[in-house]
Amino acid sequence: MRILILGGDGYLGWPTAMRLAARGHDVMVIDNYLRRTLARETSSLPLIDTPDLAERTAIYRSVSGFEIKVRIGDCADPAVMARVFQEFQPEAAVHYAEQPSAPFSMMGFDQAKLTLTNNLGTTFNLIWSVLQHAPGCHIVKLGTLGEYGTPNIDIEEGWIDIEHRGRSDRFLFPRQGASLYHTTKIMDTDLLWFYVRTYGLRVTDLMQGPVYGLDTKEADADPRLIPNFHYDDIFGTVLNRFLVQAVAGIPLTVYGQGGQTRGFLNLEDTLQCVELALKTPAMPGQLRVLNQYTELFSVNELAARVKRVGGTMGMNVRIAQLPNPRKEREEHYYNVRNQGLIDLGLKPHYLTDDVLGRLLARVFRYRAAIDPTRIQPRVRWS
Ligand code: USQ
Repeated sequence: MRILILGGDGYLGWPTAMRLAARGHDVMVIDNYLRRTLARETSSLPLIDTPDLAERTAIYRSVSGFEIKVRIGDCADPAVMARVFQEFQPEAAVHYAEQPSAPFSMMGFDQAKLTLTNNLGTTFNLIWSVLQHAPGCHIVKLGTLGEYGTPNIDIEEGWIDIEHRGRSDRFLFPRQGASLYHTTKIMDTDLLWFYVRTYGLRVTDLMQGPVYGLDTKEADADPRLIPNFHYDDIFGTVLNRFLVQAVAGIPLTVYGQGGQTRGFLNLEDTLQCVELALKTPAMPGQLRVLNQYTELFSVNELAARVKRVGGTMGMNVRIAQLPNPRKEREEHYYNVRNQGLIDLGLKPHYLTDDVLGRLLARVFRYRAAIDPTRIQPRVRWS
């Protein structure tokens, strides 16, 4: 399959590109290094400096023999996107090209505007490039479980049947993001749904929870192929941050009561899920929504596990309860259906003590690179 990956330099985009190339697909990545730029501007550099796409793909080719085509360009620019589509004629497009950080989107007007225009702009351009240059192309869009928020009812996979005054119909599940970033993902879904039902696009929207880990089969072949791994307060996700904090002897930064529960998954499972979605594409005129996580944990549960496993490895892990910089429920009901990807064949990699121990050991190798000034939260929601 010819597969275009938008945002192919990112934490998820780069390992996805390597995996799909290793499966024999014809893969092209496009990225404008926005996340690298924003990370520099906000003093949020990753744990390990990663080579740019030209270098990464050359290293990957030399160790594996697999080719990944690279285009450097801004997916929010319609001319750039149209050119890439005309040239490559993708049969599937995996869309990661968004500003991915909730805290960044809440920093102020400029960051909010960038998040809104970039995220909606890339999705809109993708839709039109498919309509005009590659009809039939399956869009696999990375959404987020955060689109649903934390309602006091079970969360379905995208759709809900509602009975009202004796009549019933099917609607997108109610959504209420807890940051502007999450809200842009909701708007993406609405935009896609409009074009699906009006023009018959085929779209899979993957509602993903926070991802952890830095190992994949392909990345492990050479240390320079590692995904970019953030542990700062803006681009780092909670478990990756806790791993680094444990290794650095910094008390784990639990925000508020710590009862916030999310659906987590290993980086390896993100790759599996995207591959499964590509293998069995959505039908024309179908917006298929799949909830993408393997295990539910509260922040407190994660912190306690990191403390316990770190302790068995000789680390003195402490837990701090910080005033919550975000506006979110800290104790809530959370039951999210995720049967769709299991039915497609997902074999989860669970967060066992052994897996957690290996993650801690892996981060420990890079302990000299940890900058303790990148840990405490700098962005308050209000
Ligand atoms: N949290 C802490 N301490 C920390 C960092 C986070 O207690 O040091 C808490 C947050 O308050 C939140 C939870 O952990 O309740 C998850 O935070 P996160 O930073 O790991 O995740 P989030 O900001 O929601 O965003 C991340 C990714 C985003 C993806 C989303 C999935 O950055 O791209 O869409 O996870 S989800 O959380 O399900 O919406």
